[in-house]
Amino acid sequence: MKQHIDDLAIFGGTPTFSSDLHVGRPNIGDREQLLARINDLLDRKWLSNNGPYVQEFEKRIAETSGVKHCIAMCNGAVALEIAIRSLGLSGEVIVPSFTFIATAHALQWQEITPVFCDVDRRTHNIDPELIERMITPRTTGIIGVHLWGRACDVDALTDIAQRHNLKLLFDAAHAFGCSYQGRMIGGFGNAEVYSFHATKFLNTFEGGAVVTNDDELAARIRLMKNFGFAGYDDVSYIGTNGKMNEVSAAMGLTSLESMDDFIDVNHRHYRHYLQELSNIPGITIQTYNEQERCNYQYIILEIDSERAKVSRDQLHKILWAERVLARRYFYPACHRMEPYRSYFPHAGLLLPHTVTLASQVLALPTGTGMRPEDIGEICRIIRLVVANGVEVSGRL
Ligand code: T4K
Repeated sequence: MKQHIDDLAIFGGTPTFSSDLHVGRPNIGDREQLLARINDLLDRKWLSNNGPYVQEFEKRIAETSGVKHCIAMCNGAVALEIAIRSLGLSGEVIVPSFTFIATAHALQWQEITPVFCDVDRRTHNIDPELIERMITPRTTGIIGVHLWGRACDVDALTDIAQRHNLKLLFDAAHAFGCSYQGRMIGGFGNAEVYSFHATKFLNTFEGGAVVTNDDELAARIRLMKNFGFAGYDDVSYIGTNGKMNEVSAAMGLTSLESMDDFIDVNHRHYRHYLQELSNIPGITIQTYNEQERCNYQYIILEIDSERAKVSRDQLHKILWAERVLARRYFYPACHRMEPYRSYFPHAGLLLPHTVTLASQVLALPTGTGMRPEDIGEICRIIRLVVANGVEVSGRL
């Protein structure tokens, strides 16, 4: 256990952990069950193109989300692109900049301009109060991101979209298994998009899905993700290849069987972090509303360098030296990444909360690969660093 700052690995001590602790370490469900499914699909010789596992997976995801349609895809980014295209978005679309770059790229990839809107300082989600002043005659839609699995202000966004006749899409990449005012995320707006990437609490190796209650939209998305094929020899629409394969769906089905266990573990880890990291000056852990359904897959700290006497980037460096590979999600914010940085060099002037959060947020490891004692050690390191903040940052 580290007692003094000289014990920190960054100052020459031994790293606390003998192997790396990652953010985004995949949860693996019942391995035997997965391998049995893979054997089955090999025997069946049906590997992709709307196979039985994909169909079953879509059914299960739609049921869990309480929506009529789920269209499984090869990843969340392509699912976003297809959702955007299927909704006929064009011109400008209002999005937060404090998100993973895929949200903005899915628009720009189709030559639609992402108009970056600031987030609420407290919730980290797009601030509805700021949206209306960003609407122009070219605006066709809004994309809300349920960041860290915490729902956007869905009611306010729905109201704005309706009053201005805009499409409303949700990037729910973080939010499978979460609820908003007691209703499962998945059925809000025109459509919502999940990611089932390896780093998500429920994964299909790579994967994503669009979920919607709109029959017509669902039919269009099904065509679009399969080159536009309406029948064997009949292409009725412009499309691409966004299909999920059977191995991914086998992983997804197996993961779904362990979903409650994954959430229980994440919840326990979250409460452990919360307990150990409260009352540290300058350190705030983002909380989840326990009245809602949550997947607790992200442990998010905000480090206020004035009060902690150490900056987010210094703490990040110290943790990496201890082999705790914390991540600066989402830094830089989208408007500071190319091509947006060049297109809109002054965007940050309208994004004060985004700019602050991008410099203060740090994601810590969680998931089924973490042991409670690892979390205890990580918290001890953070407490030691903050208790000696002035000296630590002076020596870095
Ligand atoms: N919208 C939002 C809001 C998103 O957050 C994302 C993705 C998307 C859309 C797009 O969905 P996808 O097209 O990805 O389905 C990671 C994930 O790749 C990405 O899915 C995720 N968000 C983002 C938040 O995190 P990176 O660039 O941080 O990945 P990387 O390679 O640095 O890995 C992250 C951590 O996970 C590392 O600590 C290593 C660990 N890891 C990763 C993989 C793949 C493992 O331990 N094992 C693994 O197999 O983006």
